[in-house]
Amino acid sequence: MSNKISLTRYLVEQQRTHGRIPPELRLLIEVVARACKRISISVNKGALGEVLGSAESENVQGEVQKKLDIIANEVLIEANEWGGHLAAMASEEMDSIYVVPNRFPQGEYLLMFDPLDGSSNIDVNVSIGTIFSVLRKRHDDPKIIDPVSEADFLQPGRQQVAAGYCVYGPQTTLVLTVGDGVAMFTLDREQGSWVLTQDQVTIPEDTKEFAINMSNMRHWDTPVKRYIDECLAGQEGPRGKDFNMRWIASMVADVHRILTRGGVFMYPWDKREPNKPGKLRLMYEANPMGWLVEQAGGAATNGRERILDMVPTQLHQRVSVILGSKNEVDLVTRYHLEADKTA
Ligand code: P6P
Repeated sequence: MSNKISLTRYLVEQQRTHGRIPPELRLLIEVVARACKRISISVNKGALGEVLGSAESENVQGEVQKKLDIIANEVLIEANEWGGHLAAMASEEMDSIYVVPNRFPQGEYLLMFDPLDGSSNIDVNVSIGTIFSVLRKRHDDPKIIDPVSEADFLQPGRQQVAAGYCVYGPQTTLVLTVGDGVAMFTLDREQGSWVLTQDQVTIPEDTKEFAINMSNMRHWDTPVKRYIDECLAGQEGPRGKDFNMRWIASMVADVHRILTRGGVFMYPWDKREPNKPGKLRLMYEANPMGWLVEQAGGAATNGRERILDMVPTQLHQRVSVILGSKNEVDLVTRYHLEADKTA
């Protein structure tokens, strides 16, 4: 028997030996992984597949949608309608939740996704990705009634039962957690199968690499400016070491680098839109990425509190994100709390 561990074998072992995931969740994850394979084929076609460019439409965020945004969203919806494990879905590309119609098999789970994150990179051939998060339907609140409503989704990130992303880059890699660490699966295109290429992924607690969009510096709050200034001061500064900067402007790619070699990713609040807590979305970007990072030994806060403890009030709410190597995230968070004390 091949010593290669497939996604199915990994999930069956998580189900049987660790008793961590029920069969329905295992099958749901496999449906999502198959959808990511299909998205990867469309992404890889690029100009040859006539899938590049804008679709002349806007999503709920008011952002112009790329053709591939819509294709990826449709692939995930269609795959999961027949999957039989979902009660409802929510997507960055859809205004409201999609309750699985009665004509399809119903399930216990809620799936949220950003079908294609980093869309601005599609036309310039830079890595993009699909981010997903799975919750269980709520039964803890009598006010929550069937059929499923948006209120079912408004659970803190610590309630997730599965989370992951698929990065469409030089390799197509699925990165997943079901609460037993982080595993990475690389797509074997000849076989069309996901092969376990790394298990128990660990983020170093310290780093010399930060990721932030420096062009927004003049808009940052003082704690973020203090942290970045100290990084830029290098060996001669208070940190006593030189730092490197990376910014791919594709969260999936930046987080994948951090899971692979450490670092800190920051998309903080800034004064361009003072009434918005940040640019990134809590439910289908910050929560899944935050859980993955924590499962790999890192940390994820909004600058003041753990992202996974935040109780959502809106499906598409935004959040400030500081995540990655634990000691760096703790330092940025400390700077925010010190600034609050003197405010
Ligand atoms: P900016 C992509 O649009 C995204 O949502 C994240 O993937 C990425 O980290 C961020 O926005 C990039 O934002 O302002 O640098 O283009």
